[in-house]
Amino acid sequence: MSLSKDKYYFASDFHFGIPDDKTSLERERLIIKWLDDIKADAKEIYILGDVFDFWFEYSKVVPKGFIRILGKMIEIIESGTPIHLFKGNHDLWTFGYLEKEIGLICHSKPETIILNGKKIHLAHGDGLGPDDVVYKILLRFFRGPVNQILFRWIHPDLGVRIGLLFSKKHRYIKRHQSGKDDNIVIENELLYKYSSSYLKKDDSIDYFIFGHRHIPIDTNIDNSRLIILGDWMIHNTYGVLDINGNFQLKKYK
Ligand SMILES: [Mn+2]
Repeated sequence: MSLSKDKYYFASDFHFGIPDDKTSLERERLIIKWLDDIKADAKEIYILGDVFDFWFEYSKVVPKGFIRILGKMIEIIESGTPIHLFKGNHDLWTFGYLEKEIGLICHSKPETIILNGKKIHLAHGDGLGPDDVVYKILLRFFRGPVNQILFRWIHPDLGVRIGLLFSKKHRYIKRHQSGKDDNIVIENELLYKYSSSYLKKDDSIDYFIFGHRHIPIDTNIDNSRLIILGDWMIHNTYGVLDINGNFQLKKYK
């Protein structure tokens, strides 16, 4: 019996490249296994950012590594299942390679789409919400076209090293181990505040789905639902939307 391709899958925050090559490769193989498991009934796959811990494309050079996952994505895309990437704060420096060479459909801004009858607001989740002022300024600096051109003229071996410095390795794992993530107050979360104020303009959103926070969250907010996908460094969580519009946040093995 062949499966009908009517499900939408969501995942985020793979952070390939950290904390070291060996661990990153194990994670890459696990995510490939997940993709192999879901590809038969996936209509589309949405990756909500931070695939790489640091990605910067030069005009003729791309970062070493990640070849297995990129190959797997090509296989899935060319078999007819689109893969979307909402750029995260760690992989916003893509200048066409992921679209042209791999075939990903890249999104730079939050978007509202209808899938299986549900109105869904999707974003990576960085820089959303009321308080993130310093971060927003920093992001504007790194997104500036002049700064991007200047950065491109730094030798790649040095440029990638600088990029990884900014990515603050291990901080997710440390925060998780410290127990801080276990005691969050949902109403204080920036993505909760963002969704809550968004609903005041448009209360027809069924699901808000984000990455970025590295904590799996599935909670009601007014008549809507806020889902934060977790990550694949600690939680190995993903979302699935079935033909009837039911959404589930799941843990992979
Ligand atoms: Mn992230």
